[in-house]
Amino acid sequence: MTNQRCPLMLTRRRFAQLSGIAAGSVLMGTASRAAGPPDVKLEIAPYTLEASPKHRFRTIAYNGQVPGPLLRMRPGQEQTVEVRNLTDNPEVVHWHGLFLPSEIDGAMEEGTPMIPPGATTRYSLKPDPPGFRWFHTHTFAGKDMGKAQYGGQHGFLMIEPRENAGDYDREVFLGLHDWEGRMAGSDDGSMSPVYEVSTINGKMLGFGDPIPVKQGERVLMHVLNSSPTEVHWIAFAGHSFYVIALDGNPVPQPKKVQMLRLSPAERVCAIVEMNAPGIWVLGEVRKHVQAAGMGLVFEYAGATGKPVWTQPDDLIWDYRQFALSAEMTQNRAEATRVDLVFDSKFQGHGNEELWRINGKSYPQTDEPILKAGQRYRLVLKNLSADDHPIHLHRHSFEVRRVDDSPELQGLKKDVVLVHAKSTAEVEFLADNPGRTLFHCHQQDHMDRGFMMVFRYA
Ligand SMILES: [Cu+2]
Repeated sequence: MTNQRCPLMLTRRRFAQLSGIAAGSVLMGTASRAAGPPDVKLEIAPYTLEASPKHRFRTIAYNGQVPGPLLRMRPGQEQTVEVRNLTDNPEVVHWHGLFLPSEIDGAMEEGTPMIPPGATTRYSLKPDPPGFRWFHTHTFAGKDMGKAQYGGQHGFLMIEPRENAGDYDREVFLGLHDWEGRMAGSDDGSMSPVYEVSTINGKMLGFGDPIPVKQGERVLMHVLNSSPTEVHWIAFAGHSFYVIALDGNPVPQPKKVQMLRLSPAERVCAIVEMNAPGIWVLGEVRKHVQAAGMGLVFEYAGATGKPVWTQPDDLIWDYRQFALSAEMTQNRAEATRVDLVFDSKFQGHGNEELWRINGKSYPQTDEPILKAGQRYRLVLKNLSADDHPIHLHRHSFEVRRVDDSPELQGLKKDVVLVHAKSTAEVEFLADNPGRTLFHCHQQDHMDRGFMMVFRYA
C-alpha cells in the first residue's frame, strides 16, 4: 500500500503539499458543484485483500483499498459526494458521527435510499461536527459473514478541527478489523462470531510497512475500531498514550494510559511521545488476537533488531477517567427520561438469539417521539450477559453515568459500551429533526433485532 493510494500517514508538510494541490477541491470545495467532478468519489467494488501472502481473501472495498481513502473535510464546508455501486447488492454509505439529514445519513431505516447494483448516486453534505469521524456500509449481513461490516467497507474521515490541535509532528491513522469470521457455539448454547484473521490497516502483524518515527517526535494517533463485532484492547510496547479525544470529541480530562479499549465503531485520538528508541509493536493485548495479526511495527530511525512486544502492567480502561465529576455539573435544562431495556430471547441451541429493546425486536421496536429543542436522558439497562456498543445516529450524546457510577459530565461520544448486567445513561439534545437510528453496533446483534428508530414530532 503506497502512501499515494492510501495516505494513512502524513507529516504536516506532506499534508500541506497535498492540500495545496490534488486535495484542494476536497478541502476547499468548489464554486460550481452541480456539474464537474465531485469532491469525494467512492467506488464500491469487489476487492482481494492480502492481509499477508498466506491470507488473501475476497471482500468488498471502497476505491480498491482497505481501509478506504482517508477523507479530510472542513466543518460546514459543503462537499459533493458521488458513490458508485459496482457490486451485486444494494449499498448505502453511513457517515458515522455526522449531523446529517436522514435522507443522506446512510441508513435505510431512516429513509436513506439504497444504491442499486450498478447505480451511481450523488449528493452533497455539510460536514459537522469537527473531529475524527468515519464512514462505512450499513447493510444487513445475516448468516453471510463476508457482507456488511464483516467486509472492507470502512474508511477514516477527518473533519479538521476549527482550532488546530497542532501540537504534534506526525499523524497516524490506525484501523482495527477482524476477518474470516464464523459463528461458533458457546457453553450456554448461544452463537458468537470468531475470526481467523485480525488486522491493522488491512495487514497482519509483520506484513504491513513499519511506521518510521524519530526520537522526540509527538505522534497523533487516530485509532478506529471498525470490527464488525469485536472489542479490542491496544497497547504500544515501550510507550503510553495521552488520550485527548474519544469518538472524535475532545475529552474534558485528557489522561495518560497504558492501554486503549475500543468497542466496535469507537475512536480514540491520543498523542504518543516517541522517547524510547527501538523497534516496537503496537498491538492487541490479548495474545491470540495479536497472533491472528492485530499488530503493527514502529521503527525509530537508526534502530536495528527485531520488533519488541511487552505486555502493559496496567490493564485499565474506564470512560470515567476522562470525564468531569458530578459536583461540577452546571444548571442545565431538565432532560426527559427514556428507559430502554436490552435483553435477548433464546432461540434454541445452535441458533442466534433475538435481541430486544423493551421487549421488542426491530422492526417491531417502539418509535419514541422526540420534540426538537428538548433534552433526553436515555437510561440504557442491559439485562443480557453481553456488552453492547450502543450508537445513536445524527447526534452526539454526553455520557452521564456508567456502571452505576456517580454523575459524569463533559464526555461527548456517539457510541457507548454498556457492560453486561449494567446500566449506562447518556443525554442528548434533540436538535436534528428526522428519523434517527439507535442500535447496537455489533453486526450480528443489529441483524437480529437490536435496532430502534426515534422520530421527531
Ligand atoms: Cu450488541
